[in-house]
Amino acid sequence: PVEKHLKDYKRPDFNVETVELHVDICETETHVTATLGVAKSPEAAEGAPFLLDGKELELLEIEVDGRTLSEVDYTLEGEVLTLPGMPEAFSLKTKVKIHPETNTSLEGLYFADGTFLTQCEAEGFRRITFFPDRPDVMSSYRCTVVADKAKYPVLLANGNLVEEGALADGRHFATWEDPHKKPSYLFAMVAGDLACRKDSFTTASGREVALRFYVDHQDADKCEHAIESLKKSMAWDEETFGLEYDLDIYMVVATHSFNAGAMENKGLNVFNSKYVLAKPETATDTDFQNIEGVIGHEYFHNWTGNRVTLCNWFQLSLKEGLTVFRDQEFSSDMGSRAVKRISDVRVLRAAQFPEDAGPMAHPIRPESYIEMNNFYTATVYNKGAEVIRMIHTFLGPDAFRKGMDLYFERHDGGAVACEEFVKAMEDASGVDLTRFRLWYSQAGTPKVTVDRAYDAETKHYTLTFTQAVPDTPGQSNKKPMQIPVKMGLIGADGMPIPLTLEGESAQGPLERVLSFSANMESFTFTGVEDEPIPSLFRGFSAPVTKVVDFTEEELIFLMGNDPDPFNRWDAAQQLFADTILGMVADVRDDKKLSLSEPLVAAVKKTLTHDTLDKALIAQALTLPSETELGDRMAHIDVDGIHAAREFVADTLAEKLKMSWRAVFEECADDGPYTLDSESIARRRLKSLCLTYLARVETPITTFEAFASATNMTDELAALTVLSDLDAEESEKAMGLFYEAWKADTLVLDKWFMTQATSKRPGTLERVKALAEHPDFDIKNPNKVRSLIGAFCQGNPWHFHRKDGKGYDLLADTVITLNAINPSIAARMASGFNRWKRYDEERQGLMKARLERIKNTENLASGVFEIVSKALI
Ligand code: HT7
Ligand code: ZN
Repeated sequence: PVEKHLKDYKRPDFNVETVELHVDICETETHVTATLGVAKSPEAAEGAPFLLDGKELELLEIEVDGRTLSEVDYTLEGEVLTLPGMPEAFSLKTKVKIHPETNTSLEGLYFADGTFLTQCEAEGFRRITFFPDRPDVMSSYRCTVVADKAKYPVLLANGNLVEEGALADGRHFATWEDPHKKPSYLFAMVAGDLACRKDSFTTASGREVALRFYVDHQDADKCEHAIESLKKSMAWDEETFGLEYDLDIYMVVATHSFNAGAMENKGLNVFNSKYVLAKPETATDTDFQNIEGVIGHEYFHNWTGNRVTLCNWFQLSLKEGLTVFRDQEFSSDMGSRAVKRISDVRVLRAAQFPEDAGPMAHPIRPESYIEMNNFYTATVYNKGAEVIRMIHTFLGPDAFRKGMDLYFERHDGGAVACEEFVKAMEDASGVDLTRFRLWYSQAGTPKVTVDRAYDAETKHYTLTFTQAVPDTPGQSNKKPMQIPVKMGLIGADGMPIPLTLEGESAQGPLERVLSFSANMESFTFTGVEDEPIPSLFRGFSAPVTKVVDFTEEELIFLMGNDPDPFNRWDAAQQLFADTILGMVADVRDDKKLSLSEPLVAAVKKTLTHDTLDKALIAQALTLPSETELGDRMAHIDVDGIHAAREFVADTLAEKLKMSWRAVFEECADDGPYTLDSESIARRRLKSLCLTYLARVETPITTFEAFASATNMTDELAALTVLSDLDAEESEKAMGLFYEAWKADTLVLDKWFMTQATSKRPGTLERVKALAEHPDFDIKNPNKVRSLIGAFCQGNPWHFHRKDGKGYDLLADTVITLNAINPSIAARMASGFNRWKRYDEERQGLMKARLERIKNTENLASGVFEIVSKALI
């Protein structure tokens, strides 16, 4: 496999101005005729050939300006078609045969669940026709889709419908024209028998936009929330960034067979059905929130990604980091900002921090890749969003908005790099971001250690920050980053202290953002009457790990007094993590464990707090997962973590039994399901109480909660609790759930997932049996993620069994998927990425499985990249 490097990037020698596609779909083959209007770039090197990508295409015809080419006029080697000696401007016509009906990769044009559809990002367009398949080639598209009318009455492509009609033999056609130039990765087309839910949106300037949601007929009643979310997104982007939609129609197609979450194709989004379909009986509160977020995300791409696109794939974070930041802000404005921030940081710590510390660590703008699909990562997306958020923190909202305006003014219609975004921010604000740019080029999570010193005589309080950016593959001796530290100081009475820095004459504010950009830097505050407790990195102001020598007492103080809700939560998590990890050695030495009384009292105080947001209470009292705890250890002790965490949970359950029960009752509500923040918070706290109660009450109580649930949030919460119990009620509930929901594939995903993450003995054996279940389908990524993915990533105690059978399951799955869907195979293979962090025995077992995968015949380049980097 070939590695591509950012340093080798150069602009294309030929631009394709126009693309005319004719896609003739038949049951056993599809013919694609493409007519490209090509122009040589003025900067093209003398004699440069025209290079086109093509994958698994059978070339039937090729013409230049009406002249059929013979085999001496071009070369077709591997996946590159080379046309030498082309004129300044010409028309290239190719006709190819493809096989969507047997394409299980779910890239390019594929057939799934009765529908033909496309996925072109990153490099799928080359599976449809020969084309310079790179994002800096932008063209106008006209696409005609032809198919059987009875089987595929709906024919869609990007842009506006310009013509449609009947053809011979029961076939029909539709021609779509997209007035906006776009890169090939934003091309889309669909042919299927789908229900259409219609709505409309009137833009700020008074234009009416038709909204069309295409879904399976039986799902037509589950689109309401997604449609409302789209309308909210459209209004939010107008209000927040002054950005209006630019076509007369916005279409969304939902499919059950999709490699990712959704795709922002111009005017024709394709969505994984789990991010469209919802009604209270089948979807949880989290599902509803995810739908709002993903619908927003894809909509926001219309400006950040589509109108201004990328010049090459190394710049992916330019659109993804920025668009994640935008969708996070949107969701924060629609619900609770603090709760959203906590869940975003949870995702970052659970997915991105380990990535940054593993064999695939890369900067948000990677310098090289073998398989681009492997770089749709938590680093590019989530750390990318944190980088944008830090710019927002340094500049403030008004200057940030000016930067966005300038970015669009300069680059609308262009294909640019991350640098153009940073430059626009810098120029619009006057803030120098020179050092800040290191966030784009240096990988690794900086570790910031904070030392505290109080001088009672001078009333000076000094915070000394030290940063260390760890070595990552291919990068060492890194430079210090520019880190925003949003902070405050809290007095013993819980009141904030003014932050006057040494040298300042006027009294300072109660909260400020320090800019820390050296290896070591001290900040001294004056006029501090008594030793305060610092509240640092409020709202998680930078994607770093902070090390502060807080005592248990101080963490309990912060948990109860920090005015910043994020930091309250963070203090609680730190407290739990310190407590659990502190017990791991005792577990190993078979010592008796005990839980500190002040901690139990702090938990009780938070649980019974009468003014705190219930969602925040629930978040604060959710123990860090076994995976999160493992990440905090240099050498992960799977069994010790499990035992210590179970002990803490059991003890809290026992000691606060009455409180869990009382709060559970208080949160009960028989009214109709509503999706407001308060109701969501109430349901969340109720299910947390249930998880603790199940440890001390009879399984019958949990079963009753399951049986009496009137919405999926409560039903699944109870089922999840039951799934961990080694009791007959657990089996009974699983059976009832299956019978009730066997016709709904998305609900079945929850059924698979709940069983895959169960802590009960025998989970691996049940997962293997479920992989043979008639409702499981290895070709369906949602099913693979729900069963095998959830087991390997979300059930560390069972996955890391000492007999290596969990590892066998993952290796076997990767090898099977390698031949079916390489992109999903590569994702699954990354489940072994952390192998070096475990004990020697487990390391040996995982290494052997990685080697087995690496030695598989016909290994896809993406899987090769993951396993070979892991093995270095
Ligand atoms: N921009 C989209 C990325 C995507 C994707 C990437 C690789 C393989 C399949 C894919 N489907 C969608 C999604 C997004 O970030 O909005
Ligand atoms: Zn995106």
